[in-house]
Amino acid sequence: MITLYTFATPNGHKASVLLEELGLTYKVHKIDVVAGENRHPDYLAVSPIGKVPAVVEDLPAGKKRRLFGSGAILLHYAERTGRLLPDGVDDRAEAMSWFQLGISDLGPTAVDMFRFSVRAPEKIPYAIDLFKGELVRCYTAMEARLAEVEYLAGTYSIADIACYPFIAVAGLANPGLLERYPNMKRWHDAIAERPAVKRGMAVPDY
Ligand SMILES: N[C@@H](CCC(=O)N[C@@H](CS)C(=O)NCC(=O)O)C(=O)O
Repeated sequence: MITLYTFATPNGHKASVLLEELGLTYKVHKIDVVAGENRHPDYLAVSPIGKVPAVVEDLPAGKKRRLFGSGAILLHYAERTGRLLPDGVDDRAEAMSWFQLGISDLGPTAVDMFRFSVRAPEKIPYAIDLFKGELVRCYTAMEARLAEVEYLAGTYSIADIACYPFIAVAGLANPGLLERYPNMKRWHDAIAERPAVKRGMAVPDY
C-alpha cells in the first residue's frame, strides 16, 4: 500500500494527480502545514526537510520505501510504471527539461512570490519584482513551447504534472493571467478536464 502524505498545495497536488493518472491505489495522510504538523518528529522521519508531499510504500517482509519531494515521486513512479514519460533519448531529454522547469524554477519561484507578496509582514518591492519577473520568464518559456506542441513534452507526461498545479493556482489567484498566455491557457484547460486531474486536485478531501 502507498501512503501519500500531503496537503492542499500545488506540490502536494502534483503527487496526487500522478497517482490518480497511474491508477495506483493509495491512502491519504493529511499533514496540515499551516498547523505545523510537518515539523513533528514522526513526519520528519518520512520527510527530513518537513515538507509535503512524501510517500511511504509498504514492501514485503515489513520493509518500507519512502520518497519525499514532488520531483522524486513523479520520476520514481513514471520510471517504475514506464508511463507518463516519452520513449527515446531525444524526447525524454526534452521531457526532463520541462519537468525540471516545473520542479526547480516554476514551483520554487511561485512559492517565493507568495511568501514575499502575501505572507511577508513588510513588503519589499525588490523581492516582489524579482519573483514576478522570474515567474514571467517561466510563463513566457511555456507559452512559446506550447505554441509549437500540445503538451510540454509533446505528449502528456510528468512534465505537465510538474507544472500544472502552479499554473492552476496562479490562474485562480490572478484573474485574466491565463488570457495573456493563450497557448498556456489552452494547455491548462485541457489538463483541467482530465478526470484523474480533477480527482488529484481534490486531495486531501477535507
Ligand atoms: N521541493 C519540494 C518543495 C515542497 C514544498 O515546498 N512544500 C510546501 C507545500 S507546497 C511545504 O511543505 N511547506 C511547508 C514548509 O515549508 O514548512 C517539492 O517539490 O515537493
